[in-house]
Amino acid sequence: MNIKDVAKEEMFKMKLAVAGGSAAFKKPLYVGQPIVEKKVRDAYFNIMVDVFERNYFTNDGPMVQKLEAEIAKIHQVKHCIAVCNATIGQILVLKALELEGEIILPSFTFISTAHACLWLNLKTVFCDIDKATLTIDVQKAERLITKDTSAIIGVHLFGNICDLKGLENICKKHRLRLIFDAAHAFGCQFGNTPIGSFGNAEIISFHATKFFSTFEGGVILTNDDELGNRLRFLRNFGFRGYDDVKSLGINAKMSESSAAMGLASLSSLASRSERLKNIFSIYQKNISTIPGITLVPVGTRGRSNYFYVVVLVDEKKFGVSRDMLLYVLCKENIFARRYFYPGCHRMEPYAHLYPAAYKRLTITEEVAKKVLCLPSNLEDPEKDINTIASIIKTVHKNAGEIRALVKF
Ligand code: T4K
Repeated sequence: MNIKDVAKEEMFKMKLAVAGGSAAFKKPLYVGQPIVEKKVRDAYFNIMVDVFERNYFTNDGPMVQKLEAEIAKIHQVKHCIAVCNATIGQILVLKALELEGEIILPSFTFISTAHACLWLNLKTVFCDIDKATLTIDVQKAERLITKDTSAIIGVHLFGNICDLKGLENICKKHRLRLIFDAAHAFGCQFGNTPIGSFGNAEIISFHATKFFSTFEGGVILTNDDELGNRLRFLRNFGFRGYDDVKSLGINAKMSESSAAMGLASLSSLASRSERLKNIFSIYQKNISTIPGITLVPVGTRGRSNYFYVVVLVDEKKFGVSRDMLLYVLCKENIFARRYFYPGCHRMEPYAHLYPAAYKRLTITEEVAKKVLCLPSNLEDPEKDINTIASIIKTVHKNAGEIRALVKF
């Protein structure tokens, strides 16, 4: 019997799918999978009956206006502009602020944060993150400011709020615009203040995989009257009224069907928050004792929505690499994700522009190699997390055998 056979035998004892056992979950678990309760579905269908009766499906319809008012109230902000997705929302903000030159943003974010800049031919200057919150490092951001910098984009990643005060200070000092990609931060707070009113504007995503979903969609939040007005024109081809276009615009409108979904979901916000907070604490209880697995804390600067459960895998202490753990989990039908590996600076069309950026993005590089998002929106949290945790523990305890068996 050679070493590989020994390993295989051990693995069968472990009953891991990677060793030929059956997957722990019949139905796949996904990061960001939506759970739509029956009461929300019923409410959605009810609202849609009215939408069909009205025969008014888009173009700033009554459902969109109602949703905007509700979201503005929740985030205590003057203007809420609903859009068809957050990426377009960010493009509109950059356009409305007439930005030029260079934009400083973290590399450790979803690619859309960078794409929105490049779409407008703005130069993306990637900044490192701070290790505790995985949000933009303010000191490092200040060192990247040049005479061509026009704005900084902070990303409230995984619902962790940026160092808002630090960013506000440097933006004031250097006369820069400040924008927040708040795609993950619906309902989050900085201290006791809801996000939405910081910087020039904040953009939340309502994508299907988000805390609050309208299938596709998003909102731009701002307290700036002029900016709010401009954004509304930009969203609708530049129209000021019938047959009256005074500026460039695009189609970034949210449909009535999306708004209906948002309105239907409002009634379950409180219970969803509670459920996700509970899920986070069950994970905390079950996985924080596993050597080499660190749960990224959330809510350090205020309230989180607990939508993302993010861990860092330290290969030396855990015994196998993050990618090997991911492989084992996927075989169990647990589709964890490496958000946001490898960092924007390592993906095109940016990588060839900044081939040496990795040298200064040291924390980004380290975190990108270790990060793993676990499914959080679970139907049977106690049971599911127990199973996930015991698989991760089994991997740790049998690291040697797994390394011998799993080859990429
Ligand atoms: N800024 C940040 C920091 C963001 O994370 C995002 C979006 C944005 C800006 C831009 O917001 P939007 O323009 O999208 O409004 C997904 C989402 O498409 C994207 O919205 C999200 N971030 C990103 C983190 O995740 P992918 O390419 O990873 O999606 P995909 O198809 O692999 O699905 C993700 C997981 O969700 C899978 O495990 C499957 C599951 N899933 C997906 C869908 C669509 C479901 O269970 N049900 C579904 O309906 O980007």
